[in-house]
Amino acid sequence: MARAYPGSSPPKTGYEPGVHGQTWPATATAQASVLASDWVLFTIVGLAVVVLVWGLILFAVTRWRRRDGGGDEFPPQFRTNNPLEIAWTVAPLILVCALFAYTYRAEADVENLAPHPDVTIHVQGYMWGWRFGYAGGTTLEGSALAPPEMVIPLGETTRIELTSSDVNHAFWVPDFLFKRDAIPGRATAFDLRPSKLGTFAGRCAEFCGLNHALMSFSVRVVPPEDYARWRGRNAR
Ligand SMILES: [Cu+2]
Repeated sequence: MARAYPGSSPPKTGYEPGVHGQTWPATATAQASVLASDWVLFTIVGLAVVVLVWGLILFAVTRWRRRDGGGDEFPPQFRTNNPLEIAWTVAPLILVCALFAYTYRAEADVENLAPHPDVTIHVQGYMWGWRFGYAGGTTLEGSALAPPEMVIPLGETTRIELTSSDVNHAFWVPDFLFKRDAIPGRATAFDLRPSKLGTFAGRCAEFCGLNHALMSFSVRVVPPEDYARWRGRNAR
C-alpha cells in the first residue's frame, strides 16, 4: 500500500504489484488506453482459443474413451476432410489478420502527432540524466539524488521531442505504456495526452553506462490551470 506523503502523492516506482504485474495494464494517457485495449483484446481472443481447444480435447477424450465392457469402439477413421481442413486453416488466418489490423490501427493512433500540440518539450538524455527544455525557455535538469520532474497538463496534448547528446538512452514511463529510444544526432517526436492526475515514475530503459540505473525522472500531471500557473512562475 502507498504511504501518505504530506502534500503530494508518492511517485510510483513502476513496479507496484497489481499495477504492473500480470494483470490489466495501467493507463495514464489516452495513448496508453489505446494500447491497453489492444492488450485486452489479445487476452480475450487468446482465452477464447484456449477454451475452444481444451473443450474439443475434453470432448474427444471423454466421448471416445475406452469404456468398461464396451469393447473397442474407435472414433470414425478418415484420412481427409476438406471442409475441416479449410476451416482450421482459414479461421486462424482470419483471426491473425484481424488482430494484425487492429494492432496496426492502435499503433498508428499512438504514433499519431497532433497538428497543434498544446505544449512542446525537448527532452534530451545524457550520461546520466535528463534535460527537459520547454518551448519558451525553461529547462529543467536534475541530479541522481533529485531527479528532474516534468510537469504537463491533464487532458492536453504534450509533444515530446526526444534526442540524446551522447549514447543511446530510452525514455520510459511504465504508466504511459510507452518507451522510445533517445538516439544521438536524431530527434524523434511523440505525443502524450494524460488522462490521470498524479506523479508517474520514468526511467532510462536502455543500458547506457555505469550510472544508467540513476537515470530516473518523473512526470507530474496537473490540471491545466495549475500548469498555466507553474509555467508563469517558470517561464524564462
Ligand atoms: Cu541512459
